[in-house]
Amino acid sequence: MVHFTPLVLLATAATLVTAAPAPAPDIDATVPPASTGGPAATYTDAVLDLQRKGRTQLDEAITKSKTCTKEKLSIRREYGDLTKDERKDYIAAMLCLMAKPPKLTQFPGVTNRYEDFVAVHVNQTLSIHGTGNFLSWHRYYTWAFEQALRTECGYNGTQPYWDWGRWAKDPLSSPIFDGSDTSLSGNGQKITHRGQSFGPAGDGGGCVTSGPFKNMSIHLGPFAAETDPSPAANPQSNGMGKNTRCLRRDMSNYLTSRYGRTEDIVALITSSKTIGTFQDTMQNTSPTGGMGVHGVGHFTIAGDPGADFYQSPNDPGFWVHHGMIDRTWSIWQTQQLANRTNVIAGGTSMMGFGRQQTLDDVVDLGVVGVDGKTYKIRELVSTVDGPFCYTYE
Ligand SMILES: *[C@@H]1O[C@H](CO)[C@@H](O)[C@H](O)[C@H]1NC(C)=O
Ligand SMILES: *[C@@H]1O[C@H](CO)[C@@H](O)[C@H](O)[C@H]1NC(C)=O
Ligand SMILES: *[C@@H]1O[C@H](CO)[C@@H](O)[C@H](O)[C@H]1NC(C)=O
Ligand SMILES: *[C@@H]1O[C@H](CO)[C@@H](O)[C@H](O)[C@H]1NC(C)=O
Ligand SMILES: [Cu+2]
Repeated sequence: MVHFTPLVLLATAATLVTAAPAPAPDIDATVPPASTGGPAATYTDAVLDLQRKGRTQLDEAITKSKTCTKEKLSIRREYGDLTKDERKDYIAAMLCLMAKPPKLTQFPGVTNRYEDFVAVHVNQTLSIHGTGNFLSWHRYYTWAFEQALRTECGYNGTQPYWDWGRWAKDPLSSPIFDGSDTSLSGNGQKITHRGQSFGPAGDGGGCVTSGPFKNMSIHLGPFAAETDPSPAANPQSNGMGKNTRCLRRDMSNYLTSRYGRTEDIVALITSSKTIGTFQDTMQNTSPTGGMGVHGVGHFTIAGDPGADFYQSPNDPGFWVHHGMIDRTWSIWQTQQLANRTNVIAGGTSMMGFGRQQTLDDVVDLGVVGVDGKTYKIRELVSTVDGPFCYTYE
């Protein structure tokens, strides 16, 4: 396992600050007040319109599926559309994983089952980002997490997602990050700090002090240099030693209000004609200018480990973000399913080494793989075939 700074992503982020920041645009999406909680059934937007448009093609795919039926289909919903009890179940299941022993026993920094997931991501970071398997790897990974919540922690629900556009104006007042006991905790304490490569310091930077994860400790890393302020070095040079510290966040609306709006998501879906363009646009530069939505979600959470490219899954907000990444891919696919399922572009290494990725390459999640299974990418490209049988609402 190497230990280095992901210059590729940093370079992308750095180019964003050299231009004068655009003023935060007005957002006309209806943002339901967070305090009401519960289903906001009336919420709708242009991304949901595209999702509904794709539903006919998805239904056809279910009919043809070898493994999935309409009866078995599970539905992933936006965090704001879960009831407060459903949010509490999801949170309790994550806390349960954090209280279970790990399967990986060789790393002092892996102290619980949740951290097994983090270690697997750390280990494969350089071959799962900016690569041909980025979308399929994270689809299986997020699904494996959802299955672990269900099979290891009695969770009845599905993996929720964070619709960046819905809360773009102020993610910190969303039910996801408002700091209430039904949120995934709020911002870190406000401290003075230098700011990040892509923009000004956020409104936090210190330890998370509200919500269900306020007492959470993290142990791995740091692995990447974006984290601000920098944590103490890990006792092991590979970052896998035990380096106990608080969960920190540095959230603000800086990125979401500029590059994570509904119109940015729509532009990504409608202007990307090939899988290569779609995955690169999502990870690099948005079609409306500025940061792609993958970075927007990660760097909106920011802090430690949120801004650490290797171990970002150590922040409980990772999974709702990647739920939305997967949903966005799924919506893009269902606009033209026949042409957008068995397609692949990109290489096997984000550093430009390696070779072209193929649909026969294997995704191996090690100790967090569901039933220990590995899958070829071609088995992971449809949400209603292979191991999967879910869609988004
Ligand atoms: C790390 O990746 C290597 C190569 O893919 C694999 O053999 C090893 O088991 C992985 N380690 C963990 C902890 O997942
Ligand atoms: C799971 O669902 C069953 C039946 O719907 C319910 O009785 C039970 O309380 C649920 N468990 C959890 C952890 O939510
Ligand atoms: C969190 O830690 C504080 C200080 O150690 C303690 O007072 C509090 O009870 C803890 N809260 C939870 C939910 O464990
Ligand atoms: C797939 O692409 C071809 C060529 O661009 C097009 O003619 C066809 O309509 C597309 N299929 C679907 C299902 O959209
Ligand atoms: Cu990742």
